[in-house]
Amino acid sequence: MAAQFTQETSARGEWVRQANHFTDRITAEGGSGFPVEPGRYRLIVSLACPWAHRSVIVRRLLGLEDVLSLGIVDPLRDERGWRFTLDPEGRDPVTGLSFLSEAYLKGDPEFAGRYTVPAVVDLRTGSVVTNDYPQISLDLSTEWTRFHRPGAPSLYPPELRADIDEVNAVVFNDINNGVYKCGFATSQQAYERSFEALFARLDEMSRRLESRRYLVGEHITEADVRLFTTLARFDAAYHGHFKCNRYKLTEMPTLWAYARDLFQTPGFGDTVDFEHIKRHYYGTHPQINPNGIVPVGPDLSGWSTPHGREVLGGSPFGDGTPPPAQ
Ligand SMILES: N[C@@H](CCC(=O)N[C@@H](CS)C(=O)NCC(=O)O)C(=O)O
Repeated sequence: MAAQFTQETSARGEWVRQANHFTDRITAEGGSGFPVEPGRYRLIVSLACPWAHRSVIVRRLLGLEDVLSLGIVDPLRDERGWRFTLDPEGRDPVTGLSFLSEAYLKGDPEFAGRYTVPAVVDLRTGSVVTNDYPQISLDLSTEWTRFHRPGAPSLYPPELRADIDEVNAVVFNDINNGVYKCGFATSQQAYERSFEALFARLDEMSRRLESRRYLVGEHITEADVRLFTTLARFDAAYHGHFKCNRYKLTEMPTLWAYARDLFQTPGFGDTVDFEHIKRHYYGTHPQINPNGIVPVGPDLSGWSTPHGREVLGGSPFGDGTPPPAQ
């Protein structure tokens, strides 16, 4: 595993994320060869993974559970990658996979990168269609509309797309991926540069959220989903494991209230699994936590305390309704 990270580290000790390899899109029109079709695809995720978590939240907010099934891997990988050891006999009951790598190699026998989640598998062929996580969640919003539940929110409305894309770009670079750049840096300088950029951007988002309840517009959008998945992992993993420790989330009042507000919104907190998060991060990167000890803390009880952000106006679902309780 260490060798894989070396491949993704620049000469200056900066961590560089690999490109997504499977970029076919599942579309309403089906021109890609992969039409939206109920029951045809399976979304494979780790509940620990922030990139996969986006699609889990969006799937639930839009009510796509019955048309796009969900496979969950063990939070701990072995040398063969993600595995289905949480399922009976170690096999995903729908795809029959024991390892996610089987679906990657079926899609491309020459594939030599990391086998990552989220991945969408075509049940007709058993191959990965896409591991392109930014596109997966957007396509659930824009291509799967025929199957959205009544009252589903509009997470990527055309009139807000430019603003959402703009926020997403900086949040990705300095926050979503920024915590990884801190954690996987192999030089002091690279770590410090990423650390400064991360907290400068968190400060900027915090100022933006002082007077508005959501990042863009008056209700939840894809931009909130993407920031939330990193904030939900901040104190449980990134503060300690990735050395993102200028402040804890709980010490940044506006962001902490914003994160709690989302956490208490159906579709967000009910998709967070802190146990998977902690076990995955602390147990998976021997180059930064060689003994694999998983911390007992932090105390998570604060997540359900009042956030007071209703006074800012807005409403989470706009004209829509929350997804029913699970
Ligand atoms: N597909 C993207 C992002 C998804 C991603 O990094 N997922 C992580 C979990 S959070 C993963 O599956 N890692 C597997 C590995 O590194 O072997 C990438 O390759 O960078």
